[in-house]
Amino acid sequence: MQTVEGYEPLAERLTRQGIDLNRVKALLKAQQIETPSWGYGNSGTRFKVFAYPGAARNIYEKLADAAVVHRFTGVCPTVAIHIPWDKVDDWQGLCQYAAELGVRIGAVNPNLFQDDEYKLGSLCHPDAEVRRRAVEHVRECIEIAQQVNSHLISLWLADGTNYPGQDDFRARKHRLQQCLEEIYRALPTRTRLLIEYKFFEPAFYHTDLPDWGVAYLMANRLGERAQVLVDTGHHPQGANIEHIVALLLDEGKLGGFHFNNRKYADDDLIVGSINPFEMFLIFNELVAAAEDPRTATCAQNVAYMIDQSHNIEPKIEAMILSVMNIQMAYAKALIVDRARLREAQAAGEVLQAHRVLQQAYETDVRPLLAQVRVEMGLEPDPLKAFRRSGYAEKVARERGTEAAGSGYPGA
Ligand code: PSV
Ligand code: MN
Repeated sequence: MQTVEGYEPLAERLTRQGIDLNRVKALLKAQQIETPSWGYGNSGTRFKVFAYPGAARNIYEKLADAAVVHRFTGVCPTVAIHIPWDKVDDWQGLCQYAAELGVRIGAVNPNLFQDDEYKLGSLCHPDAEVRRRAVEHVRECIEIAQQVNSHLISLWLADGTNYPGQDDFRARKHRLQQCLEEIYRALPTRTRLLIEYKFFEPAFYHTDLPDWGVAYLMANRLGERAQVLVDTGHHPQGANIEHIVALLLDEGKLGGFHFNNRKYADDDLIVGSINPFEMFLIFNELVAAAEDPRTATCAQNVAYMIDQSHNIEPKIEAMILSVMNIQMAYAKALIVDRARLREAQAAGEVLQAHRVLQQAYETDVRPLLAQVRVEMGLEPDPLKAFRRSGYAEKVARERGTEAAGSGYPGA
């Protein structure tokens, strides 16, 4: 087979380093990244939502756009949905439509933050009746997941308080535990509950699931099929996310990711656009855990999902670029010389160990990824291929520019 430009010298160099390139390529081909339905619609900040020409207006158009991302990247066969934003009457029909496009429905995300009654919380709300309805909504999502043949529920709560004294921390914790137990009992046997944490926003004094520790505590109490979801934008500045990832993997509790990048808060920028080194270090932990028999099962079941909103950029291109950045981080992590790393670590060679990581990170893996794509029957550069396809212009003509009103796609 003909190879892409730059691949041969890179392959030679990596092979000389003892890297099994066939294995690396097989892993890159097998990686799957889920894209979110809400990343294809208009979105914005509380200041303004800028309408994008051709942005998807409903779940059918979102699936069509996601299918295009899959067509050009080859690694995005599933699409996360958010309920009620993506709710339809005919789930079978939606599944069939998705299948015709070559994609499937992935994680089902309940929405426990947009009803008026959630002002004081959902699963932690002081009023038992509001909590009951919140649990009911998650049960509805579990049923939807069954209908669309999905085995993942991603649960994020906006619950928290804005002022000291507003509510009782421990009482809220107990309410949360009770509701989560009810939800867990309603899960079908193959379905996992991924608990997502976030340290602030929309609550500004405390959130009830602020960090991985509390999410882990809840997941641990529930049982094996409850795990933690790490959204990369949900930590205080300076948090060592790769360390969190390693700890959760070691405890068998890392369930999935919401990838995005940020400079300041939960900015939902394109993953890898601000801090690609951090992404590489996260993948370094995932690859190391996948190669360790003790943690391999957990690592292999991690759900890679993107959670971004694209405010001013073209949405499909943003998604393709995000996928390419994730692949880049993964490829670099796969070529880390692990034997040499372990040696240096054992010998206390601080900078040698660091250099091993740096060497992988500084390697230009673009020819390797291009080669992988060509071997998968794809164009070597998905972004260029997408631009050439004329799809963006076609949907802009057909769908027009919708008047965009509020910050969230389903609002
Ligand atoms: C909250 O900020 C969050 O990360 C959750 O995953 C939500 O479901 C999603 O964003 C909504 O955009
Ligand atoms: Mn998220």
